[in-house]
Amino acid sequence: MDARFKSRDIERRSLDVDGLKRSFLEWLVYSVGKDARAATRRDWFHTVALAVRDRVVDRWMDTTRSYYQEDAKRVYYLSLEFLIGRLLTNSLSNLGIVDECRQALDRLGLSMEDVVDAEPDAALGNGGLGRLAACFLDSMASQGLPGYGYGIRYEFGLFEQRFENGWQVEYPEQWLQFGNPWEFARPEVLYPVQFYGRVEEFRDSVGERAYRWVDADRVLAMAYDTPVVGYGGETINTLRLWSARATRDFNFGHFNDGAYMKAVEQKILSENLSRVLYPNDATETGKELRLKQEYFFTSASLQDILRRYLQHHTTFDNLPNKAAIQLNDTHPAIGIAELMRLLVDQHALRWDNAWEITRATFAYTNHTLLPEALEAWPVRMIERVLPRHMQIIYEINAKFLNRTKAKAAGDNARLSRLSLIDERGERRVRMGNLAFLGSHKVNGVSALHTDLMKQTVFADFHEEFPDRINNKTNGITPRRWLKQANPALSELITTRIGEGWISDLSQIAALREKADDVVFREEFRRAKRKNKKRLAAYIARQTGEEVLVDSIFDVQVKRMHEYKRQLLNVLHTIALYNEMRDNPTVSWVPVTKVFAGKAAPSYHMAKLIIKLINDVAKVVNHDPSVHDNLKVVLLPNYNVTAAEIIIPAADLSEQISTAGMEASGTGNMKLALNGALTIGTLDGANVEIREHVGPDNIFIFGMTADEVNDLRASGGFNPREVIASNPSLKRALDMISTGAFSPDDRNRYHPIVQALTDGGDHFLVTADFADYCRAQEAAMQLYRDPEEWTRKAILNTASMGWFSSDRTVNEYAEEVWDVHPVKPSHDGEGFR
Ligand code: GPW
Repeated sequence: MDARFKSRDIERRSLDVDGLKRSFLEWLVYSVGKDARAATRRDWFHTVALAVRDRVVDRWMDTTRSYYQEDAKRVYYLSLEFLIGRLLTNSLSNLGIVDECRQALDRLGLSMEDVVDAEPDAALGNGGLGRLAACFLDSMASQGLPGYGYGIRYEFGLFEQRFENGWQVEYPEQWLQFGNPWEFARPEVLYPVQFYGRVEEFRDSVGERAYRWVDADRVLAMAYDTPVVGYGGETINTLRLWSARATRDFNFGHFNDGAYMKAVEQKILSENLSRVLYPNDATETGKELRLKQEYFFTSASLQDILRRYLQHHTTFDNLPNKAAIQLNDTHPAIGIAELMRLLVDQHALRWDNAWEITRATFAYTNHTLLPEALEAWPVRMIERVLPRHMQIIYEINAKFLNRTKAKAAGDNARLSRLSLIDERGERRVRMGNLAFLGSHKVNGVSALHTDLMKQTVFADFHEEFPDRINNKTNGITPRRWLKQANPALSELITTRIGEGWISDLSQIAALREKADDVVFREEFRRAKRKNKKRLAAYIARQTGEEVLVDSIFDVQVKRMHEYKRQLLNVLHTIALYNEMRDNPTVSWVPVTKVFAGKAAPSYHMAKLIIKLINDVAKVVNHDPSVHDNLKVVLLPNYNVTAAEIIIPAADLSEQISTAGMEASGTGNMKLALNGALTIGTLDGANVEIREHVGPDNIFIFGMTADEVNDLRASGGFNPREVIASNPSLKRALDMISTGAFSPDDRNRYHPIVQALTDGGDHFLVTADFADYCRAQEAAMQLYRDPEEWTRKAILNTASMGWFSSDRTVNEYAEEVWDVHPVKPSHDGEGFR
C-alpha cells in the first residue's frame, strides 16, 4: 500500500493531542474548505465533529461486521421520535478524549465551549418519549447490545420557542441548515413505500385466494446513518433515519411540457413526508400526513430488517430468533399489519404461520393512559391511505373475536371493548389494541403505570392474556445526565468512589456513607453552587433577570400540560409572593422559581399558562418588596441542551402531576441524580423514587391515584368550596381573575379561572393545593439547615443507581427481547 495512505489512515485514528490537532487542521482546510484565519465557530465545530467521526468509523464497521458474522439476534427500536440533543461532548466523552480535544483546541487558540456551543440541538422529538429512545440508544451501545434505532430524519425538528410579549411564538428549527457532520447519507439504501390505490384479489399458483395492492402512489425511503458511540468506544451501533425521496420515475421519465411541471410538483409534495416533526406531546391530531409518516418509516424499517435477515436465512421461521422489534408507543403499530402483508402477500406465507412469527417478533411499550393520546385512526382514512392494511386489520380482528366469542359467549360489551374497531361514532382503528394483539409482550413504563394499564385501558386484554403485560420502569443514561452535564459533581464522585459508576450506576450507592461526612458535604455543596452560578449566568443571558445563587432553585422543566400542573406551582408562587409582601420583616428563605417548557402550538390552555407564568414573573420580579426573596423565570426554548444546564443546578425538583396521569417521568430521575430533592405526588416513577431514596428524603404530597379515581367515580368535588375554605388560594385566584397580573387585559385568564372553578378542576389543582403548600413549607424549612439539606441531596444522588437506562435496557434484553451482548472484534492497533 502507498505509504502516504497508510500514515494518513493511522493519523485518522490517533487519539493524542498532537494527532487531534493535526487532524483538525487537515479537516478544516480540505473538507470544510477554510483556513484557520477565516474559520468561524461553526466551521470549527464541523471540523472537530468530522475529525471525531473519523475515530469511530473503523469501530463502527467492526461492530456491524461482528453482528453479521455471529448472526446475532438484533433489537430494532422503532420510534417516531429520537430526542438526541448535541453529540460532540457525548462522542468525546464516550471515546474518553474530552481533555485531549480541549488541549488540541487550546493549542489552536480555541475554546472548547465555543466549539461545543456551535452545534445545533438535534430535537427530533417532543419530550420524554423521544428522550427515552435516545437514552436507550446510549445504553444499548454502552452495553454491547446489538440495537438499532429506526426513525424519521425530519428536516425540521421541534419548533424553536420564543416569547413575544410573554406569549409563545413558534419558529422553524433548521438543524440541518449547515449540514450534519454526524450522519452518513446512504443514497443506495432505498425502499419503496406505497400509499392509496386499491386491492386486487387473485388466485395464487395453488389456487388459493391472494391479494395484491395496485395503482398506488410510491415514495422512496432513503437511509441516513448516525453512529451511536457506546461508553468506552467498544461498540458503535447505528441509528438509521429515513428521508422521503420522490421515485425514480421522475428522474427517468420523459414528459410533454404540461406534464413536466406537474411531475416536479408531485416530486416536491411527496418529499414533504419527512419534512416536519408533529409538535404534539401526548395528544393526537389525527392528520393524514401523520399516519403517512408512521407508515412510511415503519414500512421502510421492516423492509430493511427483512433484507438483513434474508442475508442469512431462506425461510422466515427463525425471524423471531434473529429480530426483536420494539414499538415505542403505537406510532409504529401499523407495522404489525405491514409485517403480515410482507409475509403473506410478498413472501407467500400462510396466514397463521405469518401471525405466529409476527407476534413473536413484536413487543409494545405503552407510554400513556390519557384517552386523548390513544391513537385511533378513522377506518375511512386507513381504507383510503392503506387499503390492504385495513383488510388485514379486519382479518386479525375477525379471527381474534371469533376465538374469544367461542370462550365467552354473549358478553357483547366485552367483545366490543376488545375489538380493534371502535364502533362508537365514526368507526376507528384502536392502535393500542392492534399493538397489544400483535405483540408477545406489552409493557408500561413505571410500576404504577403498569398496574393502571391492567386496571384500565387493557383490563379486558389483561384478562385474556394474563402473561403479556409487564413493567419496565424507565431510566436515564448516567453518561449524558451526570458525567457530561455535571462535570463538577461527577469529578467529585469519581475522586471518592472511582469511575465504575459511569458504566454501572448501582455503584453510586457507595456514596451513601459519604452523606455523613462534613467535608464531602461541603464539596458537594460547592459543586452545586458552581452549577447554580452557571445557570444564573444562563438565566441572565436568556431573560435579563438577575437571580440569587443562594436561593432555593425550585425547578419545573417539562412540556406544558394541564395534567403536569404548572398551574399548581404558579398558584403556590403567587401565594408565597403574597406572604412575603404581608410579612416583610420575616427572614424568608429566598426562592427562585425556574420554569421551562414548550406548549403544543394548538394547545391554547397550555399557551395561556405560559403567558400567565410570564405575567406573574413580570409583577414579582419588579416588586422591590420581595426583591431579595423571590424571583420567577420562564426560560425560553427548553431542549436537551438547556436541560443539561438547568438540571445540575436544581435544588428542588417539581414532579407534581395529578396522580395516575404521568406514566413515568424521566426528568424526575435526572434531577434526583443531580442532587435535587423531589417535591411530588405519588405518580409514575415518583413512587419508585420514594422507595429508593426513602420517604424522609423526598417531599410527597397530594391525593393518590386511588383517591383520584374514587373522587372522580363519586362524581367529583366542588372546587368552589375548597377555594372558599383556603384564604391564600382564594386570594391567589382572585388576583388572577381580577387582572392583577394582566392589567392590560383583565379578562385574559378567565379560561384558567373557569377551568379551576365551574369547569370542575379536572386535574385537581385546588384539591391538592393545601397539601402542596405544606410540602413546600417543609422544603423551605429544611433549606435553612444546609447540612441536613445536603445530606438528603447526597442520599438522593446515591440512591439513583437503579434508575440508569442500562438497568432498564438490560431488563428488556432479558425479559422481552432475548438479545445478548456481542463483543466486537477490533483487529488492528489498540484502542482505549
Ligand atoms: F402519549 N410521553 C411523551 F404516550 O413524552 F405517546 N410523549 C408522548 O406522546 C407520550 C408519552 C404518549 C411520555 C410520558 O408522558 C412520560 O410520563 C414518560 O416518562 C415518557 O413518555 C417516557 O416513557
